[in-house]
Amino acid sequence: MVLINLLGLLLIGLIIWWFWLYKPKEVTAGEGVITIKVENGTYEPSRIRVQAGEPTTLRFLRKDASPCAATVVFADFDISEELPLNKNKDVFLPPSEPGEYSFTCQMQMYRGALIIIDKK
Ligand SMILES: [Cu+2]
Repeated sequence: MVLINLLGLLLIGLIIWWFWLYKPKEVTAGEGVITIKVENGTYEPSRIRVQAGEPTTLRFLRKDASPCAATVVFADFDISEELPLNKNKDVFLPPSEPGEYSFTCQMQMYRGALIIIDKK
C-alpha cells in the first residue's frame, strides 16, 4: 500500500517535472529588440509575442555551428535569412495581422513562433 502511494507520488513528480521542462519560454516584445539564441536545437526564447500593426525586429544570435541552424525561415512572410555564426543578425518583419506565425530552420528542426496580438 505504502509502495503504491510512493510510486504514485513519484509519477506525479515526474509529470510536473516533465511539464516544467517542456514549457516553452514566451516573451513579449516591449521596448527594444529581442535577442533569440540559436543553440542545441532550440530557439531561446522560442515564443515571441508582439503587437499587431507594428514592424518587428528580431535579433538572432546563432551559436550552433551545424548547417542546420544556418537559415531562419518565416514562411508566412516569405522571409529567409542566413544567420552568421556568433554574430547578431537582425531580421525585419513587416506589420502584420494578429495570429501565430511559425519560424523554423530550413529542415524545420528548429522551431519557434511569433504571436501577434491585437492592440488594446
Ligand atoms: Cu535544421
